[in-house]
Amino acid sequence: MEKLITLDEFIIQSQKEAKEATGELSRLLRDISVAAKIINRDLSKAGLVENILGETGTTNIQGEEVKKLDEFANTILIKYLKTSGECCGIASEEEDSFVSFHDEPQCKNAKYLVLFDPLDGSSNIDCNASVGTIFSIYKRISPIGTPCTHADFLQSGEKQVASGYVIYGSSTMLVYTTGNGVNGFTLDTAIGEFCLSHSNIKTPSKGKIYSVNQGNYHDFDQNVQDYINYCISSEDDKKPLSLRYIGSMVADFHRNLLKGGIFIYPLSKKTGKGKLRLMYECNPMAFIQEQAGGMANSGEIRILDIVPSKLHQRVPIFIGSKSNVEKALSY
Ligand code: P6P
Repeated sequence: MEKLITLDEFIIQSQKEAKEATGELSRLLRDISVAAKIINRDLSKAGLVENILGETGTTNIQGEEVKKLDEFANTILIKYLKTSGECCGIASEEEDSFVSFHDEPQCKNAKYLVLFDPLDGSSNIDCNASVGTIFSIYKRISPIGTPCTHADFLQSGEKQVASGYVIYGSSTMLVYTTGNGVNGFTLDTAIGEFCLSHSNIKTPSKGKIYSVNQGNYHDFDQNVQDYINYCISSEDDKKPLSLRYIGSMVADFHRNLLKGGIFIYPLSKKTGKGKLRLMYECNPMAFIQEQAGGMANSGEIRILDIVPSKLHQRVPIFIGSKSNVEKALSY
C-alpha cells in the first residue's frame, strides 16, 4: 500500500524545496488545516447538535442572514489563525472590517495576513449540500511590528502568496497552491489527517460543463445570454454542454476544476455588479485556477489584475477551462 503523505509532511517537504521558505507560511497553512478539521467535525454532525443549524437572527455586511455555522466557522478560523503567531490580521466575509491581531503578543511580528469566507454556500447547509471555506494569504505591505492597515488587505490577487479552499462534501478536501501547482488533500477522519490524494491538479483545457444560475438568464446582458445560448447549442459541431449548478461556489468550482468546464456569475442588469466577492472568493479561486492551467476573468480584465477598492467588493466572474473561458470572452 502506498505510503500516506499527510498535509503536514507535504508542507515540510515543500518548505525544504523552497529556498527562501522560513517556515512561517508552513505554520500558517497548518493553522488553517486545524481550523478546517474542527469546522468539519461540527458540520458533519450539524443536524444532531442542538441549536447549531438555522439563522442567528443577524445579517452581515453583505446583508445576508448569518447562519449559526457561519459564525462558528468564522470564530474557529480567527482563533486558530492567532495560534502560531504567523498572522498579523484577517478579513472575513462575516466581519465588517479587517481584524488586527496586534494585541496578541505572539502575532506582533507576523508578516502574513489572511482573508477568508469561513463558510461559503452556507445557505445549503440545512439541506446537506456541500459547502466550503475559502482562504487567501498575502504578505503585509505595512511595517512588521505595527498594526496592519486597510491597504494591507487591498492588494491585487496577483500578490497572493497562497490560496486554497476546503470543501465539506461527500469527503472533506483541502486544495491549495503557493504558486507552484495545485495539490488536493482528503481528510482521513480515522487518523485526523489531510492526506495527499490529488497531486499536481491540472484542469482539462476544455470542458463539457457550464455552471450558472440559469434562473437569472433574463437579468444578464445580451452577450452573456448569447454565450449561454451557445453553450446549449450544437454550434461548432459540439454537443450541448451540461448545466451543473449546486449554488455553492466551492462545490461548483471543485467539480469543474477536476472535470473541466466553466463557472460564471455575471453582472446583473438589476444591480450593475456581480455577486461574488473579489478578495475572498474570486481572487483565491482565480489563483488556483490559473495554477491548474485555467483562466479567470471578470469579462473585462483578468481577475488577479483587478486593483481592489473595497474589502467586500463584488465582481462578475468567468472561471474555468481555458478554452471555455476564451469562448465566453469572445462574446
Ligand atoms: P445564487 C453562496 O451564497 C454564494 O456566495 C456562492 O457560494 C454561490 O456560487 C452563489 O452565492 C450562488 O448564488 O444567486 O445562484 O444563489
